[in-house]
Amino acid sequence: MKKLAAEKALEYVEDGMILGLGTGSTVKFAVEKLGELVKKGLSIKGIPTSIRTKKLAESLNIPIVDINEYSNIDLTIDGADEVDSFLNLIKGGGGALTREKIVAFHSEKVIIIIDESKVVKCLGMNFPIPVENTKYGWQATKKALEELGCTAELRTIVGETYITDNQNYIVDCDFGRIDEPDQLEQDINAIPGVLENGLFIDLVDDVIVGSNQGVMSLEKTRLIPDNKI
Ligand code: A5P
Repeated sequence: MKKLAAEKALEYVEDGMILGLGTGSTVKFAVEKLGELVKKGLSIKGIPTSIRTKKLAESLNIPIVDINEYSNIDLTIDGADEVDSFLNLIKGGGGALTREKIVAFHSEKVIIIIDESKVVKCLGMNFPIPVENTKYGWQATKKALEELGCTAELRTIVGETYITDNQNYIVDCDFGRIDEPDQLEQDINAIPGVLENGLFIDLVDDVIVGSNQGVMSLEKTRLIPDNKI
């Protein structure tokens, strides 16, 4: 399902584009396909959202450029952990949320690729919000996050504290169902020590969903079959 969505998204790629390359297992399929297209002569420049994606793209000979030199990104293809009916997202399961949000913000068009398990009625129902914090004062920051009404947990990976590509910590914040994600995004980012959070509000143009029925485009509040996109 992830591969189906990834391949559909590649149909939007045109010669000469500056492409934002997201992070995660779904995007991996898209980057691999992009590598095949580059090998066949497609000329694009990629801006990766993580060290992981950068290494993958480089291994496939996809040209990589710096966002500081190319901040007019034509198209970004990225994954998500949850997508609601307004095409707002929770992202950051892979820890790359800050770079992902910077790249999405500077993109003309953002396409999200997911399998159908990621579609939710309301954000927060299945996935906590990842929040990237400075190491300095992280416990105080975590307390301030909890005061917003969540259960917060420092992210660890095989028993070690998880460190982001920006050398920070992640605290995963479970708010349960989120009724006002736009307000919550601002409230979280207003806490000193918070670098960024995984709520992506009004940043997305299209969501492509791989499902058992094939590829669907998630338009605000309804699914459209592939042959009608
Ligand atoms: C990476 O930080 C995330 O935002 C990913 O885009 C998200 O977790 C989706 O990952 P998968 O495609 O692996 O499900």
